[in-house]
Amino acid sequence: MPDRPSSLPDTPAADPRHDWTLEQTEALFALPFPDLIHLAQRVHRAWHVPNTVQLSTLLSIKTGACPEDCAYCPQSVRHAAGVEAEELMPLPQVLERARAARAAGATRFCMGAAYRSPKARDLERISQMVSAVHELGLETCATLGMLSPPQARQLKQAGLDYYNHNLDSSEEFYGQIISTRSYQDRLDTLAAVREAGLHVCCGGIVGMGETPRDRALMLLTLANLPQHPESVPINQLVRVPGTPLAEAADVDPLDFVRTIAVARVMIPRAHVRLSAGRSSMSDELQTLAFLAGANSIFYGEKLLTTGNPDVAHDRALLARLGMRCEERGAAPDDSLGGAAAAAARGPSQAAVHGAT
Ligand code: SAM
Ligand code: DTB
Ligand code: SF4
Repeated sequence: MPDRPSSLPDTPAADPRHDWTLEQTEALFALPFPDLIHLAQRVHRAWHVPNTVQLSTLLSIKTGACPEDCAYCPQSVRHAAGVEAEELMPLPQVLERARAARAAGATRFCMGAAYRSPKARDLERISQMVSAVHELGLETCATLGMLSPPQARQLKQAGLDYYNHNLDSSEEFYGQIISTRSYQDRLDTLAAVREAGLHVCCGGIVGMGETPRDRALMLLTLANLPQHPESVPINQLVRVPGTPLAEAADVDPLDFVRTIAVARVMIPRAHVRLSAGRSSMSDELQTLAFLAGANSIFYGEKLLTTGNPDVAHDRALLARLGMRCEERGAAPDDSLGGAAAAAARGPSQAAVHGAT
């Protein structure tokens, strides 16, 4: 057996750490695959109810014509990806889609807008959407680009539960992907979101030509934030013709799974979302991602502008795996965590946690 790097955790940590080093992060990535999955499973079962998956449905409420230059994104006005621009969607239409998502079994409704940052008039209308979706009994999430602290507070007041704003990659690689806003801008928005008392949804994309070190650095930045994100979406790049990354190289599927597993280990309380890219993944690869600790998916035939597996297929996959959909409200602060989770699940789980 190869020597185990001494810096690695033997067992799940008792409390989430915020002092990871790059060496430790890279050592996790370098573990033999079965060891990494085993560790991720142990962490997962110490902090989460196993065999459950949280379902979030996305809706693009304002599509295309975005002034930003994100190289991966079909909605940038600078790329000829053939996305038809659409104005901010009227409230009744948003509500119709939210009701349909709820009827299909989603517990969270995420509204995405192709903005650099929302204008006051738009934010007012979006706040009304958030309140109305909240009234339906769904968890609410929005992703609207950069937010100032007062904008984040306005959304919180309207009933927003989560704000999605991704780091996308490492700070070093970021400059090769986006030039119209900085990594620091992203961190500032995340701080404003946190300060407003919103749950943070923050992750990134695998498959843009980044190195394994970039993936490690991105997870390191997330894991060393003063407070961990409650939700960590790991997207596989959707290569959209017309975008600069249309011809990006394939990602080794096992490296994608490794990224999920390392996120699970380093950010143990978070829901790790197996996000964009599932349409091109086999059921078996998605199963590996669940084994690696993914416990959330985007659910519904469309992401923002690109496809996603259909609902019937996802339900059949979960049924084949004997997995259940998570109830609404099993959010990080309400869910079982650490020792409590271990105790609630009986002696064998308690033993795993107790060994920490
Ligand atoms: N405009 C807002 C922003 O950029 O924050 C919100 C919408 S934007 C589409 C949300 C996230 O979707 C991006 O940060 C990126 O991580 C992800 N995304 C966009 N295009 C993608 C693609 N082609 N493949 C995978 N993920 C993608
Ligand atoms: C996230 O991390 N992934 C979602 C969501 N946050 C907003 C978006 C994926 C978009 C994929 C490309 C598209 O459909 O336009
Ligand atoms: Fe605009 Fe967001 Fe797409 Fe970047 S990722 S081009 S900010 S919609």
